[in-house]
Amino acid sequence: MIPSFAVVGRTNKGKSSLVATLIENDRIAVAATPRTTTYAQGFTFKINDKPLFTVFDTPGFEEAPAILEWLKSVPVPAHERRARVLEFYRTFHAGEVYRFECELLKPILDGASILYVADASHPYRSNFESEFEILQWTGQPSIALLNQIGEGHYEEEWKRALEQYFRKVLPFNAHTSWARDRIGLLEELKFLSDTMREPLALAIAAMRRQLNNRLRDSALVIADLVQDSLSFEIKLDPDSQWRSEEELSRAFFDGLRALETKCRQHLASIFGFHDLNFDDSTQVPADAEQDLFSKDTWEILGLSRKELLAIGTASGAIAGGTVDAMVGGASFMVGTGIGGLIGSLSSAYLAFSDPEIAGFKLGRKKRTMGPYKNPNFPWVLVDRQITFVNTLLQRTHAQREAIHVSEGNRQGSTSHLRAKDKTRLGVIFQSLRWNVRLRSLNESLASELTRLLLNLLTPKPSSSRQNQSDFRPELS
Ligand SMILES: Nc1nc2c(ncn2[C@@H]2O[C@H](COP(=O)(O)OP(=O)(O)O)[C@@H](O)[C@H]2O)c(=O)[nH]1
Ligand SMILES: [Mg+2]
Repeated sequence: MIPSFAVVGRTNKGKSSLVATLIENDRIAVAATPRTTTYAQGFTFKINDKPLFTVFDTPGFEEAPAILEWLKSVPVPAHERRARVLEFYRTFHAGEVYRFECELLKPILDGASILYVADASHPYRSNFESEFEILQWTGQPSIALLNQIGEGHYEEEWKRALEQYFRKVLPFNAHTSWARDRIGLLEELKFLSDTMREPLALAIAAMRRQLNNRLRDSALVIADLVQDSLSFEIKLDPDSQWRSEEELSRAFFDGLRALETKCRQHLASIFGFHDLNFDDSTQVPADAEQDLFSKDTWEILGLSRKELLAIGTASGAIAGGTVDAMVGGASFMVGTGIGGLIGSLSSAYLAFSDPEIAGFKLGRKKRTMGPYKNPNFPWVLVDRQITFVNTLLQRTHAQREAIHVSEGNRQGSTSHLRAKDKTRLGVIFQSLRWNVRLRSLNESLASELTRLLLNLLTPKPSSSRQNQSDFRPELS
């Protein structure tokens, strides 16, 4: 049998949020309206179809004092308390009175451990004690979690009170806890009972592997995006549907934006977000902060002019003979002299004019528009997807507001790479631009990106649970 947990507490304290976060399900009803959850519902957390543990979402306590009074209406020695709670359940479960409590006690009486959720942003009140006592009477292993919904801070008094009744009290914010914190919580739950230790250790190992695999899968998806974007063109037929050059240009850049949106949807699904609310990038005004071609984005992300020049020259110099060797020694010839072009000053300058016009010219006789030549483009593209993956990593399945990815004023990750790594990536980007269709090239790009993502985003063990929400990838 896999371990099971019943999440209990008053209504609107974040129970459903905790369930959604723990089992990574963004379809569980999390609502500002109290009493959205009216019966106990079990959700099983699986990885690769293997069930690892079950979490029950339950309705909140409503009538605890009356129930405790009923339980105590006859003398009950400690060893009979659990049986007395069972008797309560049998007496009332078919009727309407105490319906919510019967629902929430059901999984616990069936063997689930207790996860009690309290909101530490409100002061502690002794009127919570009847529900603590009822839970205590069930005799099940229990842990209390301090959620933080509002601004107030009453952790200390809550902790002192809860420690009287629960085996452990921990802070856990269902809206900010990411993979590392979930794994940390499971580590604590392991010690609640001997029977759970082994299966939870297996679950933890599976979650660690999954996190790793998700980053690897993300790297493949980003590699595809880079390739598709660097070769993206629009064919122009004589009776073209685009009349003006402006319209055509808009269509071209919207095409690139759409590739990125598709990639991001794919990335979201890798992290188990199925109902993620996206701002459709083709609807975002072109000057908005989150637009792929916004000038602000381009000032922060990608490489500096100096770096691009260095990469250009280095990758140009080695391109002539070394690309072959580097990407696996397959058969493509790079014409002599062409390497010199890559490092040309003008291309580096292109990167710093307006992104939507730089590197982009519609020849009079050209039948296609694109590909987009701005040298900074692949770097910006990779940086943006790394930020996006980081946002996904830190998002929980309890959050329902639209995902907002802001570059802030943080410098992109690629500019922090070692010179050697930058050069390698630069050569790959350049080869893709030459339209080199080589499997080993795709593989090289994917493995470079995998290394980058794993280095930046794999959680480091944390020394304190306090800083659980301010994880930032270490970028320097
Ligand atoms: N900011 C914040 N809001 C939360 C947190 N947990 C719950 N909420 C909000 O509180 C409300 C009730 O949450 P819900 O999980 O449905 O509580 P339940 O009634 O105990 O199941 C929802 O509007 C949630 O978005 C939290 O950790 N942080
Ligand atoms: Mg609920």
